[in-house]
Amino acid sequence: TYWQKDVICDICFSDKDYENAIKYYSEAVDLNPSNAIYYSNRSLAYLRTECYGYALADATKALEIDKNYIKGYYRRATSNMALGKFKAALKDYETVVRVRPNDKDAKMKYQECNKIVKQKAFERAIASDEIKKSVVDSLDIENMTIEDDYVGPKLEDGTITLTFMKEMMDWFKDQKKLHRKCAYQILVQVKDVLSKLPSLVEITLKETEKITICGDTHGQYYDLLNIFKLNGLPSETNPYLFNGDFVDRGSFSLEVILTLFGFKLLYPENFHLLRGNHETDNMNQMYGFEGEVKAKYTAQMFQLFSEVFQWLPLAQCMNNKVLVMHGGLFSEDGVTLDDLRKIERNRQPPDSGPMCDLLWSDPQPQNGRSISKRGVSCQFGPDVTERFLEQNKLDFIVRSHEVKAEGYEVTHSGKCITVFSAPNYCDQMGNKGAYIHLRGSDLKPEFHQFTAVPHPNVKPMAYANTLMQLGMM
Ligand SMILES: [Mn+2]
Repeated sequence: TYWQKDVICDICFSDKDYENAIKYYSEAVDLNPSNAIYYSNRSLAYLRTECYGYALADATKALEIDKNYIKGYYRRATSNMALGKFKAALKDYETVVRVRPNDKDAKMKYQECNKIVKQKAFERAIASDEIKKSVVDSLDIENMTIEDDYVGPKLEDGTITLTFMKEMMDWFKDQKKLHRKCAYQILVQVKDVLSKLPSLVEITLKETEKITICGDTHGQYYDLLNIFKLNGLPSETNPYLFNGDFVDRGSFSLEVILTLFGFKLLYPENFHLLRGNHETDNMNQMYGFEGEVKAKYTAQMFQLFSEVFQWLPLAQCMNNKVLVMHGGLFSEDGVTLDDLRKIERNRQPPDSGPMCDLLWSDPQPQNGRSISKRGVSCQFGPDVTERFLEQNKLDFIVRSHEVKAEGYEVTHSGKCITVFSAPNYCDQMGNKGAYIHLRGSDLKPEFHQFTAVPHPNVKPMAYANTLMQLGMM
């Protein structure tokens, strides 16, 4: 009966078992398709599992059934916020405020959302006014002084050294702040290095060489340190590729990204970074990175991060056989490696097309393509992967972007591999993390799993927009 389903689902929510909650609510929806509450509750479970497209559809369905169902408006607004559709979200908060003029919480959410809509409009106005100047031009880093009482790591004559990297990682581990001058030095230098790379990076692994591919790290700094402890520090003979989503959600995103940028500067040829869908303004505004940089430094520094992110390459090919990207393959057949080389990436990703797909798409078990559960890009089946690999003479793809219980997953008959390196994602998913070894001799993926390590008592999403914080949805 329905009440039993509700009890089961409530248990799932309290255990953070969203997958099961989705399963049970789906059964409830099948039994009683005219109950708005079931759609609304499943919508929340989809929100928590980042399936914003499905969450939006369910909230919309709930409102179709009952247009006075207030929670439905909240769910739909949150889905739209997560998708960066702030104006649509504002309309729903407006409705709630109109129906419940004395609801303080509704009013607060309306005002918060309204603030973002106005800010976006302002940003668009100045963007069309003049060609956007780089923050770098307005900085005078040379003349920034480091106070005498600062005893943390400093670059040596403006250069990153291994000693600096080790000191910085220890400094961060103790939750101390790098001097802003050093942070700016890293950012300016890494922008220069990244901007000289092509959108598709192509490398060759020699017979004796091995590279480690890591997936999402999402601000989980202590787990990143654990990867280096298990697999060795990056070096010229221990190359790494980090496959995007370095920031957001985890509350140590600055520590993660400055460490990764530092290693990029120290070993530009042997340490690789690709852009994820979270190295973008819309995501950073909602999921914590912008808030974190503003809390620890300034809004101006966030602007510079945004400029640097735009120069992160979008894909990397190894020995002309293995292609790595954050999200996955494309909404249309026929995309070639040459098309990827030609992408003008110095921008916020568009809503569709190859650049959007590289950052956002997901594989699916069935053939063909489907609408994305996320509401952005698409889902692609094994036949799509097969055709793409054949046309481009590749063996398989490695992508990240989705949390997996074992830290990795092999699908599409071994042709599509997912790797995710944020164990116990958001302190609640209970998943393992993994990284992949790929050797030049055989290009056979070798999987290594690891579990989460403790971190200081700062919760994930601590710096996220209040409308996205758990419990606020
Ligand atoms: Mn992602």
